[in-house]
Amino acid sequence: MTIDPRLSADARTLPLPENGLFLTDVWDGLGATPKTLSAKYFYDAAGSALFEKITVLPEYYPTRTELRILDERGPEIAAHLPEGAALVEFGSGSTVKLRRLLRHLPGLSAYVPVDVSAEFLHEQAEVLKGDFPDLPIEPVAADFTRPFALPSSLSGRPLAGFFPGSTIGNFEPAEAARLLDGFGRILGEGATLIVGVDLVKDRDVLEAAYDDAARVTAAFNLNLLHRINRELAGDIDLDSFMHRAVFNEAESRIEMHLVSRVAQTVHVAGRAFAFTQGESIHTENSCKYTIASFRALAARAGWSALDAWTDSEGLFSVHALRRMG
Ligand code: AVJ
Repeated sequence: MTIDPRLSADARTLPLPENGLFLTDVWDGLGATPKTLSAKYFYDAAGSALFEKITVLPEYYPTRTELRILDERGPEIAAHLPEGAALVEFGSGSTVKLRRLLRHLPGLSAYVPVDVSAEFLHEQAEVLKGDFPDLPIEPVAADFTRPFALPSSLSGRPLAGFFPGSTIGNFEPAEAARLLDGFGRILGEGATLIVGVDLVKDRDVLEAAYDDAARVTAAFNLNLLHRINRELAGDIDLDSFMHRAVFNEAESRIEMHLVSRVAQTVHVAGRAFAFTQGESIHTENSCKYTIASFRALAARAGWSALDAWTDSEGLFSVHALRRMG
């Protein structure tokens, strides 16, 4: 595709395919009814820094709760991974959660972080090598939502997958099942999958976690508009949109929206998009499960339940699954 000449100089210095995709996704999303933007675009440098702040907010229970489960249940989780297994992490992010698990997995034969960002992958691998010098690390630069090949050096080894953080919640159930089935095709029959899944709970607790008093989540959501302005020559007035987080009980998901306070027309790379007052851009779904509803989803995707662990308040869950033949 060709890049619109009205893009900012900053935008045109970005790698063309990536930037071109962002532009077409934004044009498509703002042109749709209802308007949407993909949550995957939250994580530029500013968005990633804001997400790090979210993970330590008093209202945002998922990160600290999952870490506690991995700490306390590490030995039980480890018991489901065969000796000599290679551990494949889908979307490796920071290594904080992995480190908690690694302490309990002395018999691991390799760690295989998978991430779209090759640069980030290699940085993280270097840091990890310093702390776990005996663990072979075999990074794979790939988009985990698409099929990809594991390094041939792993052939014949038992495989396990790790997908923490309730990232699975960003996918609608049908997509989530496709993703889990894809992991199964990559890991193969008999593989173990350790996956972190946020649980359904009181609306007040859920909504506070996505609309915190310090307004960090609001800033995280609004940063998407800032990013559009900066990278795609947008003219969106950030003050004319407000952050909204609601629990959609029927769909069992937290939805994040950016709601236009006024009737207005905004422009992105020369294209105009009209908003009525109160019209929203749906920016994220964060699906919530019960232990049973997640097991049912996993079963549809070819995984049987081995075990599941929660914290004492039942806020978050970690599942161990086995790939069926
Ligand atoms: C990274 C997708 C797990 O859904 O809780 C946090 C993202 N959005 N606050 C989540 C997020 C707003 C987060 N995930």
